[in-house]
Amino acid sequence: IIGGYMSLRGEWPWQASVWLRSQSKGNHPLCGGSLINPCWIVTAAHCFKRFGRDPARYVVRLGDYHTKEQDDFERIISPERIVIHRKYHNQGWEYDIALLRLKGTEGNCVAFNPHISAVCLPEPGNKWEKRPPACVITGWGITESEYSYTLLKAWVPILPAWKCKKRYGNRFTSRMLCAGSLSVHHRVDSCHGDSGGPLVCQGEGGRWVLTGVISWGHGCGNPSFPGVYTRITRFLQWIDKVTNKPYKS
Ligand code: 4AZ
Repeated sequence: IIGGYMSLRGEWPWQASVWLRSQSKGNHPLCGGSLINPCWIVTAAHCFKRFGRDPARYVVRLGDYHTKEQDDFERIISPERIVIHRKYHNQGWEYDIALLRLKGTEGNCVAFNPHISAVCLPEPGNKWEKRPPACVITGWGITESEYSYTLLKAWVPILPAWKCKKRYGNRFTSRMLCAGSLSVHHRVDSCHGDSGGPLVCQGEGGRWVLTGVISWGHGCGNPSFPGVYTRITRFLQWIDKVTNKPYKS
């Protein structure tokens, strides 16, 4: 996160991180994610580009704050299944969304606690773009200097689609949002290591709603190229279908 601030412990209780398992080098963090119910994490499809789709290669952390310290409410859980959107291609930017199913019996994968709970999904037909709210991105990714050990947050405005198109051309589609500051004096952005993590916006009654998945961009904190996010409202049916379908392994 560029231009961010330290979060408070438990401030973003849906924040997950996806780690690569490694016996020799120790596990290390790859991506963010968002808990949407006790068994499912939303993340980015491109997180599995490098090391593949075998769930046994990854672990998920929930309730984490400082990656080098053991936090009281932190849980480390193995994913049981990785579902990547079938229209996602390793060469592309589109459909950058994946679902991780956590191990556990139906509906009982992770117990919620003061630092672990699910984020709301938007109502179908919700159009933030009409009245773009200020939203928040969170993650342990690259900052102005290095990866962060503590969970960082930053406020980012969602930009109108025409501004994103103007910067990115046809690479920017209706299944994406772009967000960030276009000012050189106030650089805020997501960056490498944050991807898969949440862009949340405060809806009615102050509820935080998962609005985007941190996906891509041309560099980080460049005012000419705001960060690009997978637009959750376009994937509500897909999420519903995948998470409610009975599964046979
Ligand atoms: C990345 O490499 C990445 N500034 C994530 C977000 C952005 C750029 C790159 C947006 O995962």
